[in-house]
Amino acid sequence: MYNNKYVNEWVEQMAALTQPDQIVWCDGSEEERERLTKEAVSTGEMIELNQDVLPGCLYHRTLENDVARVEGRTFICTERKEDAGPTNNWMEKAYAYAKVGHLYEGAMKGRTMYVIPYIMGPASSEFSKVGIELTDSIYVVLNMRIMTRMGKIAMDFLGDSPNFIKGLHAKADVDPENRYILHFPEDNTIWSINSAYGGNVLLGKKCFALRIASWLGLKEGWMAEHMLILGIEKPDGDIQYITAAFPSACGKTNLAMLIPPEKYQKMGYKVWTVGDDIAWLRIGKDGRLWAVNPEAGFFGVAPGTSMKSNPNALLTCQANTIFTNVCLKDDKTVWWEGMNKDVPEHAIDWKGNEWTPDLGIKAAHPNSRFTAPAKQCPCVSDKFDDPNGVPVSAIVFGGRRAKVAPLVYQSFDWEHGVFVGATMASETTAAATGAVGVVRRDPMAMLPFCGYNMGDYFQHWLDMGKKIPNPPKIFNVNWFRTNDEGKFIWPGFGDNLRVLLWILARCNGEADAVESPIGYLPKPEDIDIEGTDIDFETLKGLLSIDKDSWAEEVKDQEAHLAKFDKLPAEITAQYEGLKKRLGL
Ligand code: OXD
Ligand code: MN
Repeated sequence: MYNNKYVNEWVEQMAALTQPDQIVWCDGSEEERERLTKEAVSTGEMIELNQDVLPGCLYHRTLENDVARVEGRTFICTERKEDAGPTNNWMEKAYAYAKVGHLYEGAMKGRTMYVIPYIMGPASSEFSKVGIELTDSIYVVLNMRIMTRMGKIAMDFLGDSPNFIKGLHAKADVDPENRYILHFPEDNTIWSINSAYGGNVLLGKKCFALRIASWLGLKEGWMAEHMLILGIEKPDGDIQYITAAFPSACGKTNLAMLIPPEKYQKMGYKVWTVGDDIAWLRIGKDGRLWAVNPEAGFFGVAPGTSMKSNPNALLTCQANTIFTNVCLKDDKTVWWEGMNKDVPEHAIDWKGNEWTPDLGIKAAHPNSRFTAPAKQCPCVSDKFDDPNGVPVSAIVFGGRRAKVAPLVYQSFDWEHGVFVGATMASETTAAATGAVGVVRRDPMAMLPFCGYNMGDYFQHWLDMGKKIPNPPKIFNVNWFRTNDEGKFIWPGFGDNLRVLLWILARCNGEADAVESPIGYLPKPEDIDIEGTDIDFETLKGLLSIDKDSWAEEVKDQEAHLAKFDKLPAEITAQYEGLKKRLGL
């Protein structure tokens, strides 16, 4: 037990509700990690991997019905429906406590309740925030150890304050019919029950650092965003920072850990990773916007991660990593589709079944994950623990568009940038279920993660723009345009640095641009294509805007914007402005 009376009282209440056999207060020590690992391995909850090859690494499988976030069962529970807005699932607060409270009754009988104090943000930062997660899962404790600054450090940070986010997680029967991920932003509370899958149960991540934090940001004048943060170091040693928001399957983790093309490496360019998923943004004393990654680890999608696509991610997870739902090889190492060509001849698949390649089924679940400490990333930024974070020069939005969006463009100003983010779109891929090539709009990649009404969220963006004396410039990128044969035109991966350098040149007043109806486009000669297989004419094509596609695009944008009940007038005006500039 710690000596914060608010924490103790609440833990007592939740224990009375869930009735665990015992309560273990986590301190974050190495001894604790060893003890819990031993216990989880002895019960079969976790499997110890080959310690010669993957020291400190563990393996875990979740149930087949519990392999991803469940947006349909994720709710914002406020007193008034309009505070959640039409794009969130809503449950009336008192009703939610009563309904789901029943499911928690006695849910931890025969089990241990772990009390996990954790900090989101560096322990040295006045902007960081404390959460306490109560859980009956050792898997959750060991993951939270990696994903957050966890244990005594968090209680020291909290002191005797009542300001902490209360998270209650119980596996219960892992029953999908009674699975609920509830957020009570008015009460700083998160309830998660009947799941044991990461995104639903590592409550510091999406639940706190995005949904609850976005609400706190609205009240307190800052922003919690679904963004990576990276630094680009120029040969003279100067480093500038960019944040970027993309929907899933657009390579966010890859961009965050980008390796510069050889030519740029030789010149002395480096890319530094501050975060791969979440950014907390505040106005600094210098009038710029500053970004902190509240997390301490990466919860990355494994399939597709290879020495080609993202060597830094692969190198990060060679030690002290938890692998979930990947393929377990006979030598107790791991494998997944897209890792390399060394397909195992025999293995155990993510469901725990014998697997051979001829079965024609996936060995790793498409959403299988690695949980790895960020500090192990070869390109982790030395500002990772900086209490003030890093100053942001540019905000980048993007998506996967076969035709419409050019390789890159800059918004005219902040307000137009908010419109670009609000209409952000991506086409579905074969990786997800459902039709391929369907345009999905996911404003700022926050639709599933905003803890309040999206109309108020857009307004908050607009208001922040007015408050930031020296705001970042806002851009949109699209690495995914295809040619007539359906092949990607732009090489992507490390070569994306060439586009980021144009973005920084714009921020620094070092590059001209061409004004177009949709924003400022690069002059083709300002994007360096030397050393790629792109020729100048192809690059011009990548930067072109097709009027007919844009006529379709604005129609689709109109339908999208109609979904929000509190759309700020500025967004409507931006939409009308775009239509007019396109001559529509
Ligand atoms: C994630 C997500 O897992 O955005 O980061 O779904
Ligand atoms: Mn994410």
